[in-house]
Amino acid sequence: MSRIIVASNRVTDIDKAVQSGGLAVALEDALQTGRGLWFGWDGTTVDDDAAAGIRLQQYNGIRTATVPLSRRDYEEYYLGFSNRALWPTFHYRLDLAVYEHAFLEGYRRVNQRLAQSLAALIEPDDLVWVHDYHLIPLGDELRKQGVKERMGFFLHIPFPSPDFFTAIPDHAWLAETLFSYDVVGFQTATDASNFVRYAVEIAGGEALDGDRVRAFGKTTIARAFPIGIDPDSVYEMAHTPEADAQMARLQRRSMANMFVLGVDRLDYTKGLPGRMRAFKRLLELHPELMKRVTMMQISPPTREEVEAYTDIRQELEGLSGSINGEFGDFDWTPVRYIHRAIPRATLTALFRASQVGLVTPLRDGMNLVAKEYIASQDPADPGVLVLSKFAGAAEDLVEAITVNPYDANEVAEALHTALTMPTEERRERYEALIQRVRTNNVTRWREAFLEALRSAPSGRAS
Ligand code: ADQ
Repeated sequence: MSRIIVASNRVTDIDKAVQSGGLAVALEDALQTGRGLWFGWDGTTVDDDAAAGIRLQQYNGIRTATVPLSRRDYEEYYLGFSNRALWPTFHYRLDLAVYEHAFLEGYRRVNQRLAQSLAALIEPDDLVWVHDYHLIPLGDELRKQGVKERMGFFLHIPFPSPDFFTAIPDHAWLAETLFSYDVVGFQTATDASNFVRYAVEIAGGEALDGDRVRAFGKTTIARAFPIGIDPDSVYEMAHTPEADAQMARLQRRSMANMFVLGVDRLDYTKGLPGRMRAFKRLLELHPELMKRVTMMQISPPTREEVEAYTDIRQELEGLSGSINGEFGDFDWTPVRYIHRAIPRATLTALFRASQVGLVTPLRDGMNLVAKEYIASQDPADPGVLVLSKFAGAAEDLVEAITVNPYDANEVAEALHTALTMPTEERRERYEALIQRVRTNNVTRWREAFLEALRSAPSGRAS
């Protein structure tokens, strides 16, 4: 059986990473059973490039190979091109995108250097699986290093329509590098078709059968592989005696008996100010809900060195303060805003305790919180998912209440519908949704991608 080599921007401490979810959980089995290797940045920065050696370690049967970044690489490749240029552009926020020549150069340089380190670790017949927007050109750089093995790429965030993608300076170079992979995976059919549209309309290529697309003289497979979760482990975590105790504590300490819950990294793509405005609108339109419902928003900080992230933090603190000032009372706080990460077990207990899961990103590759919310519910008395139509998850989770996150009135009315929905309808929607979350689970995602890669026509995209 081939070894699997995973490359992602960040390789986290496996023990912690498995506890906190994310890619580590998704890939753990494949890396263990396939005698794999996980390669990437170790999360540290060093002053001197020359000191940046590769470090091999092993945890729980998973081998990792990590490198630090120099401070300059961190600023240009990570904070710069990845998070100030690609992240906003791919999420349709050209107003926040910063395209500096030095960022692009840093991005190329780091991908080239990572490829040099990784190439030496690749053995014949390995399958190489590269993840996310930080590493788009890694495969092309590996090909330049002579790697002929099968290589696949999965994009965790949206792939924008050509109008947006072409705003990136040197977009043709970036797009062409994707054709060095044998398989390019996207979260949704819309993302895959945006990529094909770019190839056909902008690069003058053609769409072929079997999801193949040809451009720049090369052919690759472009297909949607919607990412999922492990619903059984989420359900178990939400139904432990500790989770029961946490739910009881929440209900005892709060005057409100209904909760609307939002859980997202503090990111401008997640639609958090709009979500708070919609909750305010709910209280204006339906004053009978005062003192009966509380909105909890749990948002750990991320990327605090990027300005747009400090702005959103201030905006949210202002909004929650003003809603609480205007509507709150000595015995009721309408909005509880928590600005830190909390343990996964507590999160799942809160998902289960909340009548509504409010997931309203302005754009999101998939959104795993939507799936975790469904998986945590009590089947006899499930809560309702209110989901933005701009989350990748909306392509599949069609029994959620789907909303336009830009329309505060629509979201407020959806909240009202959710909070007053009869048990029978809640159960019907839940049954359909949990079936989808179970079917499109993380194992299926991983196996479908790896199967497509194993059966791709050739090791080297041609
Ligand atoms: P993210 O943008 O990080 O991921 P998401 O898919 O929702 O978004 O995953 C976030 C994860 O972090 C969830 O597992 C959630 O439970 C956890 N989390 C969030 N807030 C937390 C808190 N306060 N404390 C602890 N844990 C918290 C990117 C893309 C998504 C895509 C995923 C996976 O942006 O669109 O779904 O990758 O491909």
